[in-house]
Amino acid sequence: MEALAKAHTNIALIKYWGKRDETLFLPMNSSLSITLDAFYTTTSVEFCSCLKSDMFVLNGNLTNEEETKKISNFLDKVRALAGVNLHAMVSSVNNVPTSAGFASSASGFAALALAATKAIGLDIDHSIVSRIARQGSGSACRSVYGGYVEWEKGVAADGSDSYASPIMDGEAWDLSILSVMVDSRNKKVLSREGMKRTVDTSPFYSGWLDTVEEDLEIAKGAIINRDFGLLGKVVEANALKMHATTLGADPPFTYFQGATLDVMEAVKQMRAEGVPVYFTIDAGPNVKVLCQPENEAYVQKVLAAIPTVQSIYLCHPGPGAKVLSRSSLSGTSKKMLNQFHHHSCTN
Ligand code: 2P0
Repeated sequence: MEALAKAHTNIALIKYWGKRDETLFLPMNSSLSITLDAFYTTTSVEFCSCLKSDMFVLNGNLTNEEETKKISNFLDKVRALAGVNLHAMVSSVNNVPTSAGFASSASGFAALALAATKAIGLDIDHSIVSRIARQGSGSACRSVYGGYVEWEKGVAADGSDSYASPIMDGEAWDLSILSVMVDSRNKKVLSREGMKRTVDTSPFYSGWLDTVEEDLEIAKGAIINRDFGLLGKVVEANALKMHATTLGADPPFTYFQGATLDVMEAVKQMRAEGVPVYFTIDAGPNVKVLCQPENEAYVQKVLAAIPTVQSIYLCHPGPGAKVLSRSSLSGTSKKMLNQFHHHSCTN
C-alpha cells in the first residue's frame, strides 16, 4: 500500500490570520492564494503490517520522535477515515529552500495528505484531500490546487465545509512573484503563535475581521477580470492590515525589520515612476513582490540593488498536487526517496 505525491508551496494574496478552532485548524477568515511553480515537496507513503510504528524520513534523514509524532498524529486522521490501522513509512523531500522564506508546511502537508490517502486506498476527490491537508497546517489546504485558489472558512463546527477550491488556472493569467530575502536577525514569532496571540489580545483584530472578506471579494473579481492594478492594491492593503494587528497584541510584536521597509519603499518608488508593482509580507521579514511578467526583469534589477537584500527567487503560478509514479522521479528526489524505500517484506 504505497503512493507518491508532489505538491507546491503557495503565497497568500489575502491572508489566513487567526483560528476559530485550533484542533481542527479552522480559520477565522477565508483566504486566497497563488500556488507557485518553483518550490515543492515530494512525499512517499507506504503502509505495511510489518511496521511496528510510523517512521518519518525528511530529506534522507530519519527524524526524531517529536517530528515523527506530528506526522503520526496527521496519519491518525487518514487511518480513522479509511478504517485501517497500519503504520507507515513516510519519506519527504523538500525542494523548498528554508532560506527562501516560504514555509514548507503548506507543500509538505498537501503532498502528505494526497500520498497517504492514496496509499491507504481512499478514492476521494481533491476537496476532501484539501480538508485533510488543512488539519496538518491551515495553508496546506490551498496547495492541493494549482493557480489561483480560495480557502473558504466554512461555518460548520466539525470543519466539513472548510477547504480550498480553485478560482482560476495559473495559465489563464501569468504573474511574477519575486521572493525577496533580506538580512534576518530577530528571533521569529512562529505564525501559529503569532496569530493566536493576535486573536487573543489585539484590539485591532476585530478591524481585521471587519474588512478581510470584502478584500477577498475584490481580489477575486480582480483575478477574474485580470485587473492587476486592482489586485495589487487590495493585496498590499490586506497584508498591511494583517501586520497592523500584531502591533496591538500583548506582548506586541512585528515581523517587519528595517530591510523589510527598504523593500517596501523601493516598490512604492517604482510605482511612483509608473511601474505597476506591489508587495505582500507573511509571518517573517522577507517581502514577496508581485508584478506582471513584462516588468519582472526591471523589478528584479531594482530590488537586487538594495544593500539589505540578500537574494531574490522568481516564481510564477504553479500546478496543483499530483500523484506520481516512482519511475517518474529523477535527481536528488529519486535518490532520497529510494534510500528508505521499504522492500524487505512480502506483505
Ligand atoms: C497565509 N500564513 O495565509 C498566512 C499569512 C502566514 C501569514 O498560513 O498554524 O503555517 O499551521 O495553520 O498555515 C502560515 O500559517 O499555520 C500562514 P498553521 P500556517 O499564508
